[in-house]
Amino acid sequence: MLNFDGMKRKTLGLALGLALAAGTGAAFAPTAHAQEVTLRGASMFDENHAFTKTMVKFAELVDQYYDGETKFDLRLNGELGVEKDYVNFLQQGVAIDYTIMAPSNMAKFAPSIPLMDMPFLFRDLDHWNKVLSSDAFGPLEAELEKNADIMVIGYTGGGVRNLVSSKPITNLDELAGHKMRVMGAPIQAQIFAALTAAPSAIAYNEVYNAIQSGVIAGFENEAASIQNLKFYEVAPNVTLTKHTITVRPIVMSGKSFRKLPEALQAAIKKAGSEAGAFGRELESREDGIKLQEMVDAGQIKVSEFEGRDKLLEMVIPVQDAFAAEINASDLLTAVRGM
Ligand code: X1X
Repeated sequence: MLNFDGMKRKTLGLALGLALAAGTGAAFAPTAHAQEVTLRGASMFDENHAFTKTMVKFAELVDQYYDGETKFDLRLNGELGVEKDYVNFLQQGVAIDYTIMAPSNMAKFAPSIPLMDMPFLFRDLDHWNKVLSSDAFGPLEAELEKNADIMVIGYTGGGVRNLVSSKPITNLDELAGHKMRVMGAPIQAQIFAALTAAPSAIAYNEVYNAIQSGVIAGFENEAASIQNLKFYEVAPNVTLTKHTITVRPIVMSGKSFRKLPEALQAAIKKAGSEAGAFGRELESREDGIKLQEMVDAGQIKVSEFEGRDKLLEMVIPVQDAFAAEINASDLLTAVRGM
């Protein structure tokens, strides 16, 4: 957690995946001397994943914009758990200070936030870019901050989520009754149920085993993560439903943030926004490349989904009902109209 000790010279310390020093609650030890701040981050992936690279970039930018001392202790490979754990840590202000999260993994605190990564929300990358360059998601951020004390300091993402399964799923007949894992937000299950699949919410770190043991027949994910966590070993079929272009907020615990000097807070906000832009460019550019790498390596077989347009028709009423339930019908209309 936040940790302030004496520091003589300005260094950017970026520790990747070191052993966990027990940390519950901010250790705040101001002295009369210059202070070193340590911020702990978490990634479910190794150093090659776009999320990890984005958090490394964030650290570099904070160092560039802040004149004081900052250390970043970024724990990789799910050492500190998965996103559904991170959201609790951030809300309580323990164990980690910042990370990158799927909005659907924050639904328990902010019911409206999963609208950001609702399947079939974006038409294409241009639309996604337009929405993320606007302040359309401001009210959703505000609910997250109010309910969970979690701040959005930037947006990364840009991966395209597709069906990933042990057997090919290439049309509506094959999708009917397909047992698949979805993220925890109810809207995720509602969308795939409307497509006649049989979705269930399972923790991300249980997905590989659940597919391997036949509890489920697949899930949905983007290329960067399929490759990084080797999901192709148990689910080598990728169907191009292209149902989501990911929106991944870079988030920080408000409890951690408020303990920081003002100049560092300003540097974090600027760095968060710029690291987000870096991450969006990186992951959206690499998405197709990573898919092709897995094809070339014989790790996945890619199929089109016959009649993808029909899927869109089937989910519109579900999207509308969700937006109405969270009082965001106008917001959804505005996003669709961009
Ligand atoms: O499906 C998930 O839970 C995960 O999928 C990818 O790894 C990422 O998008 C991550 O944010 C998480 O949502």
